[in-house]
Amino acid sequence: MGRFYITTPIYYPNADPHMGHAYTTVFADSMARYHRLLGDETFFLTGTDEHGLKLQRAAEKAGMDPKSFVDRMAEKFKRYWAMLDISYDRFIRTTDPDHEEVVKRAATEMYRRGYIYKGRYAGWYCVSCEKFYSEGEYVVVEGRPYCPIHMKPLEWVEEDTYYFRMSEFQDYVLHVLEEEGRVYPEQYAREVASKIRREGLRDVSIARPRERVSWGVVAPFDQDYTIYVWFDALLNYLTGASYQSDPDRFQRLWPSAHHVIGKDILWFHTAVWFSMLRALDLDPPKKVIVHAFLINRGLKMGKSAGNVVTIEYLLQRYHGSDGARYILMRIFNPAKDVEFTQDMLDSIYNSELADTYGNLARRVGVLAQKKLQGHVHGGRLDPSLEQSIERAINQYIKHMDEYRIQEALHSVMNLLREANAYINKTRPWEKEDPTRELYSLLETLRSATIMLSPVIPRAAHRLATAIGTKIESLEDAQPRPDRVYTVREAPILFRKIGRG
Ligand code: ME8
Ligand code: MG
Repeated sequence: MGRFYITTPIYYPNADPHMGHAYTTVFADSMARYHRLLGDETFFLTGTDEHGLKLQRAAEKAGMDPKSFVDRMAEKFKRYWAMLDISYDRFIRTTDPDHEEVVKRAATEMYRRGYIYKGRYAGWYCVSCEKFYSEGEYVVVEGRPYCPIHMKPLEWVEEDTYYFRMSEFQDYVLHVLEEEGRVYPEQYAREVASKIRREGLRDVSIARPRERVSWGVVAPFDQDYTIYVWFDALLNYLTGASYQSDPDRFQRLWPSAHHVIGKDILWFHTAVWFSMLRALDLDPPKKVIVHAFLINRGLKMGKSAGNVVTIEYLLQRYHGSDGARYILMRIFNPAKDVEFTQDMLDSIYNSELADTYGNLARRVGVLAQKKLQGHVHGGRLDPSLEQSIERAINQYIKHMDEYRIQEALHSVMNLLREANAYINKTRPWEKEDPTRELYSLLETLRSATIMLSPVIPRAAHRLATAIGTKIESLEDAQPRPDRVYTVREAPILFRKIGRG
């Protein structure tokens, strides 16, 4: 039995999550569900990044104290993830006491080892990113430095601080990036490595004076300072794996850690995170899985750009979580930004979920009931369909194991398209005893349903129940001659959506 530890970024709960956050979270959830189907010991972590200036200001704006504000927002996040059927094992908050403890211990340890020293900082800061920008990284608009991601003016910061000696880890980080294959897709590893080769790895500020930023973990090495929010946030991945609180569990989980992130936070999850882990004598995560941006009306979808598509909208338009989830995974693209349109999403839903899958399920169900009173016993499958099932499973596993969910779905859809052609060609409704045809079709549907279940868990469960089976493991997707189906219902899984 394998192990699989998967995480999403912990999102800033300054506002509700939107389609961009759902994109990452549904992907991580689908991967977690896939690994549970394989029988792996799976742990799926998501949560909220609650400290720092951005949240301090959001709370002020809402007229609330920061803790009450993040308490309310964390509950909201959980409700959204419930609506999208996100099966996380823990929802971590950086205000959780066990996490604050990990941050203090890690900071103490690094300080003790001489990796943290006092200094002075002067530079430009983006509060939306919670990040310092150096010259060449920011864009200049009318003579003023702007954040290239949020297109907002940067703030000038000049203060005493503590630095983390990241420069010590330059050779190490380059080695991990260039030799160890820990970043997927590889293009992102090359991108970070070439930036380091160009500019060097510089020490980073990891504390802010308490009078400037009061909302955060108090630095254990100096009570007048607050630990920098990114240093705090990255450590959540260790807290989730019981770093220090349960060493056995940590030893088991950490070597299988997979971090799913958007490319906006690539630097933190590679250069900074790999250095921090090394300073603690820990291995880097097994994989950092990076995806590009969802683009709406030409810009990265986000609150600052004002082009957010809400999760409510997706759920409503695509008739619940499965429709929304499927669409997100069908357009999922690690390597390239995705500019989508409503027509594009509608047509994926209609042609793949409603027609290719839903309509086939309905037809097969109706025929089994009409022609065979719902009892379809096993026998030899149509050999070409049997082969197609086997091929689809092999392709599906290969793609899923390599994080290519879009291609995995494509393989399943191809199988379902063949099944549709088969039913049209063999015309089981005209046959006296269409047992062989319907059995072959039910085997195909069952197999496709198991493979789709990580992405559309509700519909998959509904169909499995309707045809009298259960979704328990990926092994059960293999075609066999000796099953017996009791078709109780012919559900309409996905209602088509009209125009407008
Ligand atoms: O960065 N396209 O939180 P955040 C694709 N708290 N993905 C998108 C997206 C878009 N248009 N918009 C958002 C933070 N995302 C930190 C993380 S982790 C230790 C700390 C997704 O609320 C994507 O996963 O700004 C991106 O990386 C993340 O939301 C940023 O979320
Ligand atoms: Mg952001």
